[in-house]
Amino acid sequence: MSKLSKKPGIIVALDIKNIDFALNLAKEIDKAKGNYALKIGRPLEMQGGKSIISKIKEVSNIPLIYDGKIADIPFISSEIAEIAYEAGADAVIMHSFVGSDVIKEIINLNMGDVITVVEMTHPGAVEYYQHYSEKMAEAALKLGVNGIVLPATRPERVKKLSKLISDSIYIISPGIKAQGAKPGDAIINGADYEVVGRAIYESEEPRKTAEALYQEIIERKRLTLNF
Ligand code: FNU
Repeated sequence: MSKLSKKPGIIVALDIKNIDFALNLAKEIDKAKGNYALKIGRPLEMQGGKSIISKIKEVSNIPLIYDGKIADIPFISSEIAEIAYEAGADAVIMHSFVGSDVIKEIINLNMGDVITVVEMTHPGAVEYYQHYSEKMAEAALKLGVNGIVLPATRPERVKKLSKLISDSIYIISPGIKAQGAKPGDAIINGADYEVVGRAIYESEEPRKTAEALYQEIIERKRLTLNF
């Protein structure tokens, strides 16, 4: 069973270099009304080391994702994932372009959710990445990952690629606000979670902003899909 439930929500990206600020934000999001998860990426990890994963886990009860975008040989990739899970991560994000042997190695650890990147959000992703997105979505289904990343910046791609996977795989979509997508763009096209970083942590009142975004997304989903 996956650690993240397949229901609409927001994953707050803690891309903050100040550890105290990150811890406070994690505490605030933990108390916010709605369905949330937290995501630690490389900038925060480079400031706090693996212990930042444990510290964030201590102050919050919501799922925690380590977004290391792991992309190395099977042995090294599974070492990185193991360190993140042991520190308290419920899920890790890895690249799928490295191949099925790496994905299998991390799944076989059986220590938490495995989320594979199927298509990235930035404009350059159409140059190379996009040519293999369909194949990578099919691999996610075949190998049995828990979740995949699809771009909220290209809702039509979320719609198309989400149809290639099964209902048991959750879809997380970054790209909201700072990268140009509107709240709800991904969720109304098949995603489960929208990932939001700057629009929340750079706002005056991050918890209120997160709650307002959550409401906006749920309302848009309800109006569009009769949910
Ligand atoms: P914000 N992220 C992304 N695009 O933006 N994991 C991807 O294709 C991807 C990601 C992450 O723009 C990015 O690393 F696979 O400030 C950052 O943590 O809202 C977050 O999603 C977006 O941050």
